[in-house]
Amino acid sequence: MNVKITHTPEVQAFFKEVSGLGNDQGSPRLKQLMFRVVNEIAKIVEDLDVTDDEFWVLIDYLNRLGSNNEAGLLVAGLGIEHFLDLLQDAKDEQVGLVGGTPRTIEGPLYVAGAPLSQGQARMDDGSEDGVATALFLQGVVRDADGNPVSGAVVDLWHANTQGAYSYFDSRQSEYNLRRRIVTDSEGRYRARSIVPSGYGCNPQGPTQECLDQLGRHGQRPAHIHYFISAPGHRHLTTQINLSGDKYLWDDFAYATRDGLVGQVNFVEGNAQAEQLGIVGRHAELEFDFQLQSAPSPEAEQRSNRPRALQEG
Ligand code: MBD
Ligand code: FE
Repeated sequence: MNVKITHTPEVQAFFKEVSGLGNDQGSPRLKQLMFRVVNEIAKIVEDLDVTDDEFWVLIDYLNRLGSNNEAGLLVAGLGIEHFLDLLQDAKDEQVGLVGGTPRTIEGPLYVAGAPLSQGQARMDDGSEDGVATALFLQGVVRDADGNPVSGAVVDLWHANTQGAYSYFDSRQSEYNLRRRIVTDSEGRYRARSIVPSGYGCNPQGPTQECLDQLGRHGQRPAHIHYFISAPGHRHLTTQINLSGDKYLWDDFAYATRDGLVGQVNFVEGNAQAEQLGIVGRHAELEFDFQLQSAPSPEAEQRSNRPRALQEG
């Protein structure tokens, strides 16, 4: 028996009361959002006949999700973070704000305050020497007209050969595989790093628990995240997803997009060079970015999403 009461005046008045719409304190915006949230939950419960057991299992799940710091991970895995990109793309298109390198999701693993250097940086701490393949990464940041942008800040981060990110993985050194590089007079950034592996959700965590019930995996292809910013240009949040990865177009977070696939070229070393301590077999990746002009000063900045900020 499917009984519906959400729409009744009594229940609507009750939801207005719980959302604070009957008082003049607090935040009008949060009241507006909460009234809608409470209504949508009520509608889902009555429309889909959600049982008591289903409801309280969900509440317990949310507690576990939060206590494991996986809310941002689940949002990525459910494609909601990608949806936000699609929505912003559609808004941009409506006002003719198009062109340049596509945006894609930030994900939950950025840490602010990485070491800043001019033109180039070594990103890895050497702890995977002999295990990892050295990666020589470079590219040019261009403006909307295709001219190089010098002085742009390229803030990039990626996983190690285990698919793990420093800060979140306590075994790694501070800011390992995280750097901010200011582009040189030719608009170029250069990094020496290591070829990352793809990320996989913790198989014991609440996000994977949900994905299991959806019949889905929790894997991402190997990728490198970028924030790029420069005065007068629109902030860009994007990623390079690496060609050849099994999960390139089967990403649990749906971040791979046309125009964001990076071609990694493996270069065989020669023994003579290796003997001289020069890097042997290594990889090269060249990837240029094009920024849009900033439609407003605020557009030069990244969002105010709460992020980890390591002291030091
Ligand atoms: C990642 O490395 C990532 O980029 C995203 C979007 C989600 C989980 C891990
Ligand atoms: Fe990532």
